[in-house]
Amino acid sequence: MSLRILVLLLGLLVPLPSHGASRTIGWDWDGTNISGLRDQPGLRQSGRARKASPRRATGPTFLIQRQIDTAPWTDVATVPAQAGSSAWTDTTLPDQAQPYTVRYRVLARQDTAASPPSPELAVSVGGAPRLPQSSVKAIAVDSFQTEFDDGRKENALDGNPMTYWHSQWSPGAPKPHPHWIVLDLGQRMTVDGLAYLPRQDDVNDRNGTITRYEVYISDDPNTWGAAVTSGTWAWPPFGEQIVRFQAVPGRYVKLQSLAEWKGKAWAAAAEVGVYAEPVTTPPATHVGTPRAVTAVQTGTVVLLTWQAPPVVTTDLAPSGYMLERRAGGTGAWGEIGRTEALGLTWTDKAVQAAQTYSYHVLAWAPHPQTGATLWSDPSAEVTVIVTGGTPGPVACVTESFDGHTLLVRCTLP
Ligand SMILES: [Ca+2]
Repeated sequence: MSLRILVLLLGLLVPLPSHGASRTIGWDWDGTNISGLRDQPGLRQSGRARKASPRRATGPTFLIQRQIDTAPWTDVATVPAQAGSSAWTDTTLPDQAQPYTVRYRVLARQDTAASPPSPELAVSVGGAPRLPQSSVKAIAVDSFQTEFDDGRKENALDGNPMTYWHSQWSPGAPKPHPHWIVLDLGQRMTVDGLAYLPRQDDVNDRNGTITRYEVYISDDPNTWGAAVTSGTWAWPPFGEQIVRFQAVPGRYVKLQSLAEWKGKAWAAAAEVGVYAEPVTTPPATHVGTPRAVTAVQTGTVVLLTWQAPPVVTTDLAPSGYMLERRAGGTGAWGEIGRTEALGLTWTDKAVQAAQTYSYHVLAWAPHPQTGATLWSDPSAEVTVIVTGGTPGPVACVTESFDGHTLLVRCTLP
């Protein structure tokens, strides 16, 4: 066997990497109806799916249909049907930068007969992950109903599709739209999506199903500004609706209802979900400017001292300093030396009598990702006139260091 053939055979044994996102869905079949269509992250199908085909199958099969955003429904796979639970992994989802919504439905077929399609399952692909319902709290609603009903706001986040928040409808005339529910994410997050599940218990009326909505994001649950997105939800079917939008930072999310699907005065939600992730702050790439530069001249020696930049979380800590000097107060700046991060003094012995010198100090630090040197702005400039004479020794003693500022006391002759 030649090496080329061996490599080719090995290549066939290795599964091809799937492109883009994948999603596994599960469902149950009792031989007549398909129910319980669900998103099953982490699970992979056990069987092998065939491409959907009009060919007649010999046994019962499941036909899986898919809709991406508002594109038409298409047949995506046919798998052998079995009673009980089944799962199938969609490995042909498009890889695109913007989040999108995929809807699935499954039906069982035998020869030319087909079962009714399952209820639809909507999943969102890409963008921030969906927060667990238990990590979000409903903290305020415009109104709620608890007499003759269990319409508490907490019911919209309990993970149970059969419980719901319902705006007040009794006693007296129901309060009109807008209705709203405010969610607290517990911390500031980047929010880019919201899910709304209408009532699943009230299959005849679907009372309170929101058809015109607005979404608000804020750091203050009492101040909202403009809506981050708004639109219309079309019903039926009464599955979950997902809206994605440009990511907005904030801790509080408000879903506001402007109209109910049958024009009634109330609003309800079986569940409200949020797509969000912790706010990421880019690493600092700024170096603070050295402070309190002094220049003391004696004889033909100039002693420079300075302080480290203020400690600011958005600034990098200096790795060292560079001293620059110019003669006459107007010439070009030239480097005269460098110190380490703890070296906050410099003695300039290369000066001439009867000359004026200006000094400033720059701090530097490596870029946290590229390692390139980042420079601070120059410090304020200090100027000395060298009078000449014989310099005596300059003695410097470290007095203290608090982890940031080194205090050095220098004694001039
Ligand atoms: Ca609920």
